[in-house]
Amino acid sequence: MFLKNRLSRKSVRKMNKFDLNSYLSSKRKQIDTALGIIIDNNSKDSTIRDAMKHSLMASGKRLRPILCVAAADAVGNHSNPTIRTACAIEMIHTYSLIHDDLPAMDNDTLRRGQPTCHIKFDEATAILAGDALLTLAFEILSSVNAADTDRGALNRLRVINTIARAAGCNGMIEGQMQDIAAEGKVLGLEDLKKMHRLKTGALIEASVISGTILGNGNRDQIEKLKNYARNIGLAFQITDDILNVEGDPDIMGKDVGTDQSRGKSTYPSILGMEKSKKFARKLVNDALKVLDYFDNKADPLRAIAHYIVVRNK
Ligand code: GRG
Repeated sequence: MFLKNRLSRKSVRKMNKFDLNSYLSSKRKQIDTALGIIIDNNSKDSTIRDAMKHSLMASGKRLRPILCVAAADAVGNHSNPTIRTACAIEMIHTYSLIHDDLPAMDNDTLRRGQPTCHIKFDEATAILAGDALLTLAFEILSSVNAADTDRGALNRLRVINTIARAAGCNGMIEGQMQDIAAEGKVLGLEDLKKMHRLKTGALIEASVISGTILGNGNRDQIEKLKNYARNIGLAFQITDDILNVEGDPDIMGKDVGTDQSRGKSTYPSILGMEKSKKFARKLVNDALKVLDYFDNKADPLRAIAHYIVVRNK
């Protein structure tokens, strides 16, 4: 798409041999398998389980869990707690999508290429499926592991705190409130950035930080990767706004043109399309610069930064 050949040459050279497509598809498979097992082992056969699985097991990109695993790999080696944490983050993300699609919020009928949860089931079931995914995520994150060392347990506590803060009233939920309040108003660029850092950026940042903690990253590595995540989080949202104008609904599995019809301020509506694309490229280049500090174990993070702005879904 619009960013090809326009990103930092140094970073492109550094990861020339990295095959992102195989990486993403193998990680998606691993995460999908783990998600299926987690749901089946932790809920009984019921309508609520069907509703949770309807939204969770649909074809999401699995960006946040993959970032969590890739961050752990960049600083050390990932392990079973990392996959379980990655799955918990995907459950929280899916809950936010189910609730965001409700008639009281965006009132969307299509998500991940299929009917939204409240259309397939009903509104009450969709609310409860979202609640159940959020709660199950924290059950998984906090479950005691017999193999836990003191350091492992402390790290997991830090991860739970990181994710709770990102998802809650000072993170994603506050971002969603600001988004709702801004409908029909024209926001300034700084307010738009602030809102998206909470609504979309906070969980992306928490995914990267959680992986870094679980990979036993040091303070310096956590700070650097937080900076990386902040840049790609905003680039992700700008691309989302661009795809809402230029994307193909069949590829994206959701409706496009919705931001304009809902009177939402977006990067294209404030900056114009070309400046928005340029801004996204700059953010990705800034993220890649941070990664110069890391060796080739960070290649997946480098490739994902590129992917975030060249994606078509
Ligand atoms: C309802 C608590 C609550 C929060 C909602 C995340 C969110 C806040 C709303 C989603 C609406 C939206 C379109 C946000 C823009 C960016 C975004 C999060 C897109 C969806 O994430 P993707 O593209 O989706 O990673 P998949 O389906 O691939 O996982």
